[in-house]
Amino acid sequence: MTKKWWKEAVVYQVYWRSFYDSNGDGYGDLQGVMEKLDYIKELGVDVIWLNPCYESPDIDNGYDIKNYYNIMEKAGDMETWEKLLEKIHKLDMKLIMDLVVNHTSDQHPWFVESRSSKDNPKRDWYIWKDSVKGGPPNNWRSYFTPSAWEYDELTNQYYMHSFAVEQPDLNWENEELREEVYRMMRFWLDKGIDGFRLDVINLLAKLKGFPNVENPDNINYLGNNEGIHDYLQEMHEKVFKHYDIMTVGEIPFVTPEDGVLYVGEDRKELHTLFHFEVADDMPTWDLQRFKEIQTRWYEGLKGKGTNSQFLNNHDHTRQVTRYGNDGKYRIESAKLLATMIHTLPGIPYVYQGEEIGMTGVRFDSIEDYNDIAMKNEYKEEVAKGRDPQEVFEDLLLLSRDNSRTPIQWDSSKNAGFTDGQPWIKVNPNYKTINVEQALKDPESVFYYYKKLIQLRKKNPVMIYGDYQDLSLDEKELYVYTRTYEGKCWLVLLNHSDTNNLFTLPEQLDENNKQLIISNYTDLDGTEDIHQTEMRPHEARIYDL
Ligand code: TEU
Repeated sequence: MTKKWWKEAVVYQVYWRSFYDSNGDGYGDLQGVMEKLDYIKELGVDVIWLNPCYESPDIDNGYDIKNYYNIMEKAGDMETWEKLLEKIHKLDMKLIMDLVVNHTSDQHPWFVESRSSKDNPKRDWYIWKDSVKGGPPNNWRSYFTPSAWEYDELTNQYYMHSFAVEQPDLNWENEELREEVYRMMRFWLDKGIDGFRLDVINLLAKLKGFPNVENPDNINYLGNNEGIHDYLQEMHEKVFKHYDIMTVGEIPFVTPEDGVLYVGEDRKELHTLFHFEVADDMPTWDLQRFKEIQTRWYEGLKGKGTNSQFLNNHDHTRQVTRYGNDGKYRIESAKLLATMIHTLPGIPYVYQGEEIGMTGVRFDSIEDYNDIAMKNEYKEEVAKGRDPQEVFEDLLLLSRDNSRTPIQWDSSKNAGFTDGQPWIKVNPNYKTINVEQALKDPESVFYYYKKLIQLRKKNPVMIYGDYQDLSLDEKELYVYTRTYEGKCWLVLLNHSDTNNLFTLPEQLDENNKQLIISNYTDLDGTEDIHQTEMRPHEARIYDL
């Protein structure tokens, strides 16, 4: 595989509205990010992924864009954004912007025009269809609502939305629209950004003919449709290839066979992708399944394209709560998950707060939540006659607000996030889990992340190494090697609240081993690993 800066990078995701509030309005903002950049730099990451901060009515936290050329008031203004970019570059980091081009806000002037009349020049920039038999054009559902169609009285037609009603889907078949999107992408790239995270980019092409589907609830028909690769190749040709950037596509419902079509280096589409076989399809920890997913993706992309590794983001419950143990073993478990993500093949992503082992939340009532996905689902289920409390309980584990609570900076009021009223409640555990505490403790999760990130800089084996799972028959141990240019690293992970006996496979020799990192502090590398008791959530890396 050719060497590239973005393959070697560690990405830190900044969900700015929950990062740091500089002006007391209760929302994190770009100025706040700027004030805390030294903290991000201290961690040692290379790239910052900034969630959408474009002008937006903000019904889906910025994923409903009203003006691609302007900054949302809550976030700041263009001048502040420009200063932020400059400061990020000065600190020798890069910035990728989160961009949403599958849909816009219903308040975007394009849509306002489009809906105004059937013969408006922008009518065809969105997807309008006649009613079928007095109902919507077909039986598709959207991510956030029972139907993917919204009736518009003015012109007596329906428009399509893959997400909320306020997020109409753009019609990528329209060439004029595509050119306008490419122009907008160049606008940002010409400002000097280092790439894009492309929101649900595989949804651009719609299922040909808009037929009814057999099982509308399994919404995978919304993505990976015929024509998608033409759009992405065109986007690459007209935009991406002219810049030294990183592009990461958010690609739900994708298998490795399809994945390689998006990120294969010969394909000239995207650099890397997020697949959702873990985050969307594995609600709680399932090690056997996880190993199978890792091996399949590794084999599928091997020598052809680059994967991404993440267990949480702003849409997915914090990893230590969902996949680890956020109680007794919070620290060990946060470090174990980090060890895994940073040593599996692919680019590692750190979602803000993960580096101090922040946990999910459990607020008292639906009123305390903000997530439109959760709130809509709550309404939909309650409308079916289900018990509201039971629905609420069912939605708690996966509510997107689990990961959206403010960063816990210190133990002062509102965790030091804001002087005002925070837009979403702070996790009550901020007095014990916070940045100030983490920076004081040399054994903190933070410094463990820092060490892992530094290791990546010095050890190409973590990036380009071959991967082999040695633990297929193990129920709670995950053991694998990465090998590269004569180096062999052994990763030992005990995903469990109890001890597990590890036996070194015969083909491996421990005689010259060196301990690279471990989340228990009593090891020095002289320990015998021929047979060794792995303690709860213990993680170790050896250089053999
Ligand atoms: O998410 C896409 C999306 O909805 C899923 O891939 C995700 O796994 C799901 O939300 C889990 O329930 C993107 C953004 O990340 C998300 O914040 C937006 O709401 C959405 O697109 C619409 O733009």
